[in-house]
Amino acid sequence: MPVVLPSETELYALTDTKLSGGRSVEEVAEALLGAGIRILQYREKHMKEGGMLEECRILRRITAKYGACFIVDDHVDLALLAHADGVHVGQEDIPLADVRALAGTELIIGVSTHAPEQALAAQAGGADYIGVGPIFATRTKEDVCDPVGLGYLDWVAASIKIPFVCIGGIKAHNVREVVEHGGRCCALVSEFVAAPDIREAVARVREAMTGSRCVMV
Ligand code: TZP
Ligand code: MG
Repeated sequence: MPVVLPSETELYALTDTKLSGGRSVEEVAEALLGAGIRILQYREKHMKEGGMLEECRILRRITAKYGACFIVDDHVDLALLAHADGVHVGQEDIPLADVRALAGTELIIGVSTHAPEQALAAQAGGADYIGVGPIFATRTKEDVCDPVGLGYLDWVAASIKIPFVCIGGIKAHNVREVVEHGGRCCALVSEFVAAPDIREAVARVREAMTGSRCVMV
């Protein structure tokens, strides 16, 4: 499935079962996609690979049903086996060139970046998009670096030619600030998956992001 990250504003959601209040990853994915999320990343840090593969296959089926893009965090092998659309790697994961050697053109590859030199290297190395963050402080990610702030986003918006996804501490109350600094695609974890009503949370963030009410029915 060819995937193009948006020029209009777009929301990108990541799973995290530990924050999901006892709901299964499948239930959370259904709620996110039913609320109109078009890009879903499977990110479960505390599971064995066999269980992760089973869940990735389930999420592949659900995302395909909704026509949504499915990305797997860290694990290029799981992404290929589950026929995901893409894989997302961090600075300390398998390097971009090696992920590309395994995935060829079968997967889009996203790379997390926290500084200009990392963004330039990912762009030159053929990443399909970069992650930009953490924009704000977050407790969702273990071993997270200090927030890079909106200054790094300003630099990316002015300097980087490939799509980018803003992440880290983004909530309904600050998403507009991200958009005003050039962010078009925003990735959220806790604001969505920890919400008692995920549909309402997505609608609230979308409204704050775009300034217009749009509820999926
Ligand atoms: N990468 C940088 S920050 C982050 C990841 C995966 C976690 C963002 O979570 P939240 O709950 O939206 O702050
Ligand atoms: Mg990762």
